[in-house]
Amino acid sequence: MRSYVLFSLLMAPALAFANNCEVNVSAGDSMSFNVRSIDVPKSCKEFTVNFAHTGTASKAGMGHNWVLAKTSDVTDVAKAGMEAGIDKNYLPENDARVLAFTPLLGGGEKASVKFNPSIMKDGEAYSFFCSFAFHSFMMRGTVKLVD
Ligand SMILES: [Cu+2]
Repeated sequence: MRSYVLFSLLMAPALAFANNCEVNVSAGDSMSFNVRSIDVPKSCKEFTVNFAHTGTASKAGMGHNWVLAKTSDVTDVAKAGMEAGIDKNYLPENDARVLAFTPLLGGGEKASVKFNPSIMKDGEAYSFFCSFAFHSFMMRGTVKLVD
């Protein structure tokens, strides 16, 4: 098992383009993600988002995270996150509206989050965003469930 995990980690970059159950997302020292939309195939048992903060800013200065929610919940979740504060990753704790998330990252840090596409429903609109205070106005994109 251990060697399999190691193998997966070593091979992950090479397979990035072949594996559609995984996406690499990054953000630097500005309020923008490198992608605007993410397709999540229904056939994936698990979908992985590898998120990297490629800048040098501190977590408190220009931290970022990757959060999945229904588009209709983004504004309220971002507001609740701002109230929760940086120690809580700018996210309300144990909140069912937060479907998946990475911790808040500072420059040079990376984190991955996995979720089962079955948490997404056909016909519902989903978004990803950064919940750092005031970032969600600029830092957001769409997440689509696809065949
Ligand atoms: Cu951000």
